[in-house]
Amino acid sequence: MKATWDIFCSVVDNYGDIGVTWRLARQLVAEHGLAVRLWVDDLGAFVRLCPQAGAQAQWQIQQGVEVCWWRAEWQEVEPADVVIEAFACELPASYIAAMAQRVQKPLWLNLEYLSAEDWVEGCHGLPSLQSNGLSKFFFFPGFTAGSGGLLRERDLLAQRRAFQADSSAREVFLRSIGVTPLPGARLISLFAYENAALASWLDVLAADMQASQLLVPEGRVLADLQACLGCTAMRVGDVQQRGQLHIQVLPFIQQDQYDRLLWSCDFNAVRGEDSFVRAQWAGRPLLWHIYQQADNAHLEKLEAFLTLYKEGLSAAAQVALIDLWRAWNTAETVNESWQQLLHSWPEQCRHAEDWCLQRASQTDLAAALVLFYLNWL
Ligand code: TRH
Repeated sequence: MKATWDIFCSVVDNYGDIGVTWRLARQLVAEHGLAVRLWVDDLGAFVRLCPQAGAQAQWQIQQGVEVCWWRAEWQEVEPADVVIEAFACELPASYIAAMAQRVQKPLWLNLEYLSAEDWVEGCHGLPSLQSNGLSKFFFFPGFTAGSGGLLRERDLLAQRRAFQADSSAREVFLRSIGVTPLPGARLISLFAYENAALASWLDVLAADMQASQLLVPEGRVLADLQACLGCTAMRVGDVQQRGQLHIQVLPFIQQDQYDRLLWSCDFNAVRGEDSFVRAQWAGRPLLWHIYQQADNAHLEKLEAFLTLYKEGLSAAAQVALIDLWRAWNTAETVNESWQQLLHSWPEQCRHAEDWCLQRASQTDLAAALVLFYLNWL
């Protein structure tokens, strides 16, 4: 019999919580043949990622995953063989009690946030004994062999390479989302939180010799964009030009389409967790807007990632990259660091592909979870 898996997702904010769990659930079904229930407390966020889904459905099957509405009033269900609480969300008390009552106890995992910090390897896979006698294991995604790895579908890189090798596929895709690529222009995607550094980036792009086409999916950065451009209420499809910079607002598209957008662009500004990882699989230079935390804890995470990512770049290319990423995340101007980055452009491109290939040589997160379960049995 197929092992059953329950994944619990509480949407704290934005799309990362549901983005990661939806991607994981689909992969466990598609590549490992598992029976997966995804419990989501905010179906509205889920519908943004999966528009064909029902926003009020208590129960629905989407791409082989049973998607269940996790309501405040919990209806008893038989716990699964493997229970994942994503990002330390709190499981319903009676569900935990039912887990403890099962003859064959379930494997209970807390899927943690992604971090490149050193301590992750030491904590990955550790159990924590709970008051009901069950152990809960901490599962840390990460960039190194001693971590739980990154979400990556089996054929992702082959698909990406085929797409990038086929200019007509790119053209067709871009047109399908309303974008007409400008000949000779650098294509950039921008997915970010509110960011005071944006104005300086727009300035330097507008004044550049080479034209840039900036594609901005609907979201939190739009207000800053409008303020910088001095216009009100930019809507999907709107295009603005400023010097050499052409800006277009895109709709929020499905995850698979968003991958294609990242693969189509020469440079991707991404944020949070899942889009950050997907930009790495795109094999193109990127800029990360990290999710802000209290006491600037996020800046340590940023540095930890840079320490890993900069390996293999020349000294000048490292400085350019680090300056740009730090400035973008501390609301400083990016004019100079962007220009420095352009000076090392071919190297940054090669490095992005090398980094992607190195990460892809590690076990992906879904496979690592399945292996963890098999070893635990
Ligand atoms: O949306 P995010 O900022 O999400 C998160 C959450 O804020 C979370 O609480 C926080 O802890 C975490 O970041 C670090 O960024 P993220 O993680 O990149 O998630 C966005 C998802 O939306 C990702 O799965 C990609 C998807 N997406 C689309 O499917 N279509 C789109 O057009 C865009 C722009 C994104």
